Order: sequence, then structure tokens, then C-alpha cells
Amino acid sequence: MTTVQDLVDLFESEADRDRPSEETPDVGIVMGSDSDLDVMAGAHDALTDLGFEEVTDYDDPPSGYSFESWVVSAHRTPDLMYAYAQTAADRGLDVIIAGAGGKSADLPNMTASLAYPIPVVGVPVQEKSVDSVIGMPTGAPITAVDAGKSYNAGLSVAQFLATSDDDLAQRLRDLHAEQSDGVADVSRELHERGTPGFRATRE
Ligand code: RP5
Repeated sequence: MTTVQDLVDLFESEADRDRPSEETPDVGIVMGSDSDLDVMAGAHDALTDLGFEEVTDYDDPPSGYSFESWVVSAHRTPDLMYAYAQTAADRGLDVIIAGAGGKSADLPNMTASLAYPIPVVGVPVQEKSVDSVIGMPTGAPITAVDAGKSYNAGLSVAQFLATSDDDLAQRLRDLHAEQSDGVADVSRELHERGTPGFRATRE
């Protein structure tokens, strides 16, 4: 059984290790509950589409851009939230995606405060979570996407990293072009099949 203290100890020992940046995750993904994963998986998908790999063992890191995923609850495991966010910089994270649902979706905003100045992109997992994710006071910034739009959160963090990496910027352009072509494909299909025929292919 893993305890909260085990994870706090892990984050603190990773922070003390001072690993070179090639060996540490570039992006952290945290969510308030594993029940958020279906929505938050979009961040995984966007990063994977851009060639990032998920770190599942700190001692066996991928060679290129990477991200890590954890469940951290602001309300049920506040100590873990503190440890995660406050060690983020020393563990080599450049940017964090944080998602939570419910009306008290405090993980993104608290992570943004605790990890500052590391940028945090908040994902309201539900529509009713939007206000609590974005409602930060002056001087305590968070960047956020619309409810459920975790794929965009993944793209946003890659955009941050791409400001100093032309290759990653090109990967973003290529992915954008692929997605644009996807719209063109669908457009032609709708036009050529006609509405009933097109709808039949979607059933
Ligand atoms: C929030 O409470 C979590 O982010 C989740 O969206 C919601 C419900 O959590 P569970 O009761 O499903 O674990 O803090």
C-alpha cells in the first residue's frame, strides 16, 4: 500500500537528486481524482500526438520531451498537493497541467499559487468547475482552458516549450495542418455523400 507520505518522500527525494534536465519530466499532469482521467486523458493525447512520452519510472526516463501523471487531491491530500507543487521546479518540471471537477475545483488554482512561477494550465473537468479554476486574484495567475478541453491544455504547454525549440514549434505546425486537413476531409465527405448518407456513416 502506498501512503501519502511515501509520495511526499518521493517528490522530495527527486527534488534533492538534482537530476540533469534531460532526465526529468518537462510537463506535470495532476488531477484531483482518478474519476477525472477520462477528461484529463486529452492532455496525454495531445502531448503524445506531439511526440512526448510519459514517464512511469523516474529511473528510466525517455530520451525526448516527457510528461508525468499523478492524482493529487487538494482537499483529501493537501500535503501531497503542497509537496507536488513546491518540489516541481527542483524536479525539473517546466509547466504543469492541473485539472479538477466539482464546484470546489481548487487543485489547479492552489497548484498555480504553490508552484509559482512555474506556469499552470488549469482544466475545469466539469462546466460547474470553471469559476473556481479561473477565479484567481490579481498577482496569482493561472492560465486555463474551457471545461473539458484538456487536449488544448496539452497543446498550450507545448506552445510554451516551443518558444525556445524550433523543432517542437514545427511539430505543433504539422499537427495543426493535420487537424485542418481532417476538417477538409470531413467537409468533402459531407458534401459528396449528402446529409442522410453522411449521417448513416456516423451511426
Ligand atoms: C474533485 O472532486 C475531483 O477533481 C473530482 O472531479 C471530484 C470528484 O472526485 P471523486 O469523488 O470522483 O473522487 O476534487
